[in-house]
Amino acid sequence: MLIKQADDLRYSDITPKSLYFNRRRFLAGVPAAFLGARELLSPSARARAGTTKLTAAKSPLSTTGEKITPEDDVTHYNNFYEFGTGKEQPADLAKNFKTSPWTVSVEGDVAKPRKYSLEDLMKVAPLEERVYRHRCVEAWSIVVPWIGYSLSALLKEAEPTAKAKFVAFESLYDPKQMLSPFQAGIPLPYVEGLRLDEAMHPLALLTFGMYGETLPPQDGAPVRMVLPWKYGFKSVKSIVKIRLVSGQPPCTWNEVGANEYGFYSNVNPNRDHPRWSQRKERRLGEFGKRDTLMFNGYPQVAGLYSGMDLLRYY
Ligand SMILES: Nc1nc2c(c(=O)[nH]1)N[C@H]1C(S)=C(S)[C@@H](COP(=O)(O)O)O[C@H]1N2
Ligand SMILES: [Mo]
Repeated sequence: MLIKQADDLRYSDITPKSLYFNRRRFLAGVPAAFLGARELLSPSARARAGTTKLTAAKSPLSTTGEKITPEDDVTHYNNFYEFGTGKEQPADLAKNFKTSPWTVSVEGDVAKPRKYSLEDLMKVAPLEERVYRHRCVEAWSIVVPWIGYSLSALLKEAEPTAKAKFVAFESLYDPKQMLSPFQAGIPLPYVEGLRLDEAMHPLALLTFGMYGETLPPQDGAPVRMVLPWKYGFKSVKSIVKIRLVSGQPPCTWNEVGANEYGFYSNVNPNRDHPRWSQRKERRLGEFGKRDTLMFNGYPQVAGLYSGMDLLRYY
């Protein structure tokens, strides 16, 4: 993100995607005999390789009245720098990512620290399907049926002590399976953080699946956060550690460029990124732009920030 110029951003955001669409349109007119096996798979079969079925009751916290972004777009246009800095790289470079066995440690200022196997972690609360808008700081957005439960259920189980004021998240960093920090262009492991009250908000989703299946590697398998009112980079992928702490934890993009990526990073059309406007966004799979909404259209979080100058605490 940091390495890009504004023109570059527009170029990489729109051009590869339109080429990609053109390529699909082009392929539609090519006789099957000329295509490889990969092209013959339907888009969803391609996206679902390696995932398993995961069903959940629909949540009342879902965004309604919006078209769900095609799964093939969501799973082939990703930011996951451990698996490449290009948007179409993670789908390819993460495809053999080993996500089992997997352990998540909940620790720090809690009465009940615990190391969870993924299986146990998935049982902490009933899984729900939640349709959320999700907006990247780079001005593209998606609408996805995620599957998970409110992070608050896990935090309550851990019993934060009076000292706990923030939650620090850490992604897996396995140099054998992932790029080096030099190649990725950011320090690794990827780390993120929230204020405890933000983390406790019911919208903050600990996420295990999407589109009725477990998460594919490129979208943060086997467990990630989804924070629909914040820019996408806050939604940390492939989590191995959740630590309750007393001070504001370091966050990867904030460390890389504090004037560009704030600790809060709430979606805010009134606060431009230093190198581009945040007023509009492009929904993957659509042409043209739509207006970006304050808190990405989730006004129910506004109370978390009452009295704060959101241009200063961006
Ligand atoms: N570990 C890790 N988590 C990450 C990232 C990353 O590079 N590494 N990228 C972030 C960014 S910038 C975005 S926009 C979202 C993208 O999620 P998606 O690929 O599922 O759409 O993941 C976020 N979580
Ligand atoms: Mo992002």
